[in-house]
Amino acid sequence: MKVVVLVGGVGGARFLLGAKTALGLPARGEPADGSGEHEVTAVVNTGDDVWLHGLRVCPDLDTCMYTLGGGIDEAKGWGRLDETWSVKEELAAYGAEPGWFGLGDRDIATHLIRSRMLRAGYPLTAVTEALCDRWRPGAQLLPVTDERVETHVAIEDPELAEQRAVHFQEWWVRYGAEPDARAIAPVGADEAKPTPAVLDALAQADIVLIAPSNPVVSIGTLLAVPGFTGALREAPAPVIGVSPIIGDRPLRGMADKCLSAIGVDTTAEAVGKHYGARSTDPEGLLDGWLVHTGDTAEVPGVQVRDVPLLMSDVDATADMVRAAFDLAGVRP
Ligand code: GDP
Ligand code: FO1
Ligand code: CA
Repeated sequence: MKVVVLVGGVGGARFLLGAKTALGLPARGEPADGSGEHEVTAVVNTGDDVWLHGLRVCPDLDTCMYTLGGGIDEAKGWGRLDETWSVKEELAAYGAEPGWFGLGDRDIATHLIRSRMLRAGYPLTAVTEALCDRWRPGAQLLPVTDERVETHVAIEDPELAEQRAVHFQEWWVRYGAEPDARAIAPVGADEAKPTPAVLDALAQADIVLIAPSNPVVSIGTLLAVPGFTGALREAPAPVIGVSPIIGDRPLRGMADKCLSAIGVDTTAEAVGKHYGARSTDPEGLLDGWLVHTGDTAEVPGVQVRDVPLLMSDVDATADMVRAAFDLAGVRP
C-alpha cells in the first residue's frame, strides 16, 4: 500500500513514525527503496527554509529526516541529538547576525552538504535523497517544490512601531510569534511548482493523510504551491486529515497565532472547514477528518470521527493512522 503524508516539522515527523508502525515497517533506520509491500512518502513543507551564514537550512525536512533516522533531539523536537554549540559561540564572538537563531555543530554538517550540492546545481529533491542515504528514514522525504519558497510574516515591528515583513523564522523564533501576524505569505510560491516526484506520489497513492501539522505555515504552504491543491483534489485516493487542534488549543507551538492571522478559529471544526470537503467545496481537500475524543466537528461533506489523537508514543500514533485507514476504508 502506498501512503502519502503531507507534513511540516515536529507534528508531521512524529505522525510519520506512527504511519510506518501502522504499516508494519520498522520505526527507524531502514532504506526506503520502493521495493517493499508498503511505502510511506512524505511531502514536506519548505516554507520555513532560510539561508543563514551562507548555509541553506531546511528545518522541516531535517526534523523529519532526523526523527525517522534516529538522530533527533527528542526533547526539543528539532536539531541533532547530543548537539554541541561551538560554532554558534564563535559566531556570537564575531558579533555575527542573526544571534537569535542557533545552528548546532552537528547540524551544520547537514547544511554544509546541502548548500554545496545546491550551489553545484542539484535540486533540493536530489540533495534530500543524498542526505537520506545516511539517515535511512525508511520513508521517502520529498520537498513539495525544488524552487525557493519562504514564508514571510507582516508584523508591527516592536522596536520601530511600524509594519514590516520578516522571515517566518524571525517571527517564530526571535519574537516567539508575539506580535500579531497581519498577514502570512509564502514568498516565491507563485513561481514555484510541485516536483514531478510529488505529483507522481499523489497520483499513485492508495491513501493521502494530512498530518496534524500547522494548517497555515506547514500544510498551507504546500497548498500555496500552484498545481498542488489541484493534484491533491484529483488524486484517486481518499484524503483523510488529522486535527492538530485538541480542545481548542494546538498541542505545541503557536498554531493559534497563525490561524487567527488567516481568520480561522482554533478549533478542530474550523480547521476541518478551512480544509473543506473534496466532494462539495470547489477548493476542498478532505474526504475524512479525525478529531480528538470528546471534540466535536461538523464539516459538511466530510466524514468526521473522534478518536484519541495524542501522539504520546509511537503505538498511540500508529492507532491514529489505523483510524484514518479505517475511515477511508483502506487496509494495508
Ligand atoms: P512544526 O513544523 O515543527 O511546527 O510542526 P508541524 O507543523 O508538523 O506540527 C505542529 C503541530 O503539531 C502543532 O500545531 C500541534 O498542535 C500539533 N501536534 C503536536 N503534537 C501533537 C499530538 O500529539 N497530537 C495532535 N493531534 N497534534 C499534535
Ligand atoms: N528553533 C528555535 O526556537 N531556536 C533556534 O535557534 C532554532 C534553530 C534551528 C536550527 C535548525 C533547525 O532545523 C531548526 C531550528 N529551530 C530553532 C526550529 C525551527 O525554527 C522551528 O521550530 C520550525 O521551523 C517551525 O517548524
Ligand atoms: Ca515548520
